[in-house]
Amino acid sequence: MPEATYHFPKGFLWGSATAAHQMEGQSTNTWSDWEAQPGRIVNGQKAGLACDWWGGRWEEDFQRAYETGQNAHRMSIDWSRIQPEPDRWDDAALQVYVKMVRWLVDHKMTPLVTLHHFTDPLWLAARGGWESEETPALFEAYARHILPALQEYVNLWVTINEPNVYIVSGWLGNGPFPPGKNDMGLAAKVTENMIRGHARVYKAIHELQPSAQVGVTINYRSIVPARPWFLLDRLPASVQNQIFNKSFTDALQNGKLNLVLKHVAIPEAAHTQDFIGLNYYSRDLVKFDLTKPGEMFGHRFYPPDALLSPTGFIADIPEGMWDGLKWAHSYALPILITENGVEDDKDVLRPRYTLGHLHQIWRAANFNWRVKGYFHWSLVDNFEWERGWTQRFGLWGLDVETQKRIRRPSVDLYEAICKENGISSAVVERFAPEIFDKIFPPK
Ligand code: IFM
Repeated sequence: MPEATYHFPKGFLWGSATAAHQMEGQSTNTWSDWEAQPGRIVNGQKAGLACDWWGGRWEEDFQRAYETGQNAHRMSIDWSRIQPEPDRWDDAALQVYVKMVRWLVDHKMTPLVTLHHFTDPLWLAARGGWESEETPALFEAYARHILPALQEYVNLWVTINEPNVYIVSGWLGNGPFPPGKNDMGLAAKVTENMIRGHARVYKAIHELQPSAQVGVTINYRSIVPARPWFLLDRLPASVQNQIFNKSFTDALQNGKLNLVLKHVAIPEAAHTQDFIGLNYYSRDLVKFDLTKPGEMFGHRFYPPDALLSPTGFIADIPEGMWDGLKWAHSYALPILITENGVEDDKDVLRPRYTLGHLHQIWRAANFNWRVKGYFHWSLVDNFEWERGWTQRFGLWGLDVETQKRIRRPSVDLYEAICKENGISSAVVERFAPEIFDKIFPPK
């Protein structure tokens, strides 16, 4: 059996990713409002106390990450806490976030802070939210308010998390996110406003903190025609790929929003990203289907032979991570894997999933592509949006009733990887022997 270690570049960031609403609890924002509406969340579940970070448990979870070798952490700020009303700023709430990032820096963990992760203040939604042309300027005002307090500690900023998911889930097909609309025109308007909001905040951050690195994260789906030889499968796959994966970051590169049926020039957005934030979970096959006009006549499904997560939400296809890396590399910018992980309560698939995906990332780093870090989703089980508590993404499990954390075997796996800054054959043999030959092919 070969014995070797695949090392990652020196200074590689190893962390986990979290988001305010999913972790903090006691929130008042568009999602707490959505959760209160009947039928919105599976089994009527609510974030409630979530992981009780607003009650202070962030510190024990950060300690867990620190003790197990993580040298970075991705977290987000809930706009509705900082600006609970249009003309009121809550500086005590801001100080909580300052305390969190200071803790990370004191423990030599690099913080990466996201300004918008799916939730909006209720007053903003009442004024039209991201459908409104005034929101980009309001988003800038929020960023300008927090920057002076956080910039001493934070150099890596994500303005908006997964705008592609936020828009598709909120504005297409009466989707699972607020406002649950079905309106392509509004979806395009929201996209445009988010790009404008990002561009404003990018410029504001650079004005206040010239050394900052600012980007967005995209939930990249590897979208592959089911029958590559068949034009009618290839067409919807390529349209979906353009709209879902490429349109947002292309606009931040060249100032042109290309939604296939609609093109908008947003010149102020050109050259407003310093890195690409890649969130990758899975790959879809696409087959031509006349009954799916809303999906550009492409029906998406998992390869029938794929290994699925316990609720069937994710197919374990590490090769799709490679597609995502190729996409990210095409921008010639540094790449951060800002999310990757799998819902797996029993931790059966997670070790294999994590190793398989990290192997692809190592391949890219080995080609000297500028991959700078990896943030596993997530540190602790947390509130999984419309799927509530039915999906468990944490390295640590959570008993929601008692707030007890349950250490899963993947903690040991991830600790070994972080501490070694690499994937050793011994670790693969111990945690995922079933893919040993794939990662370390026999001579
Ligand atoms: O939990 C989410 C996160 O908020 C955004 N990216 C995908 C994760 C898993 O579904």
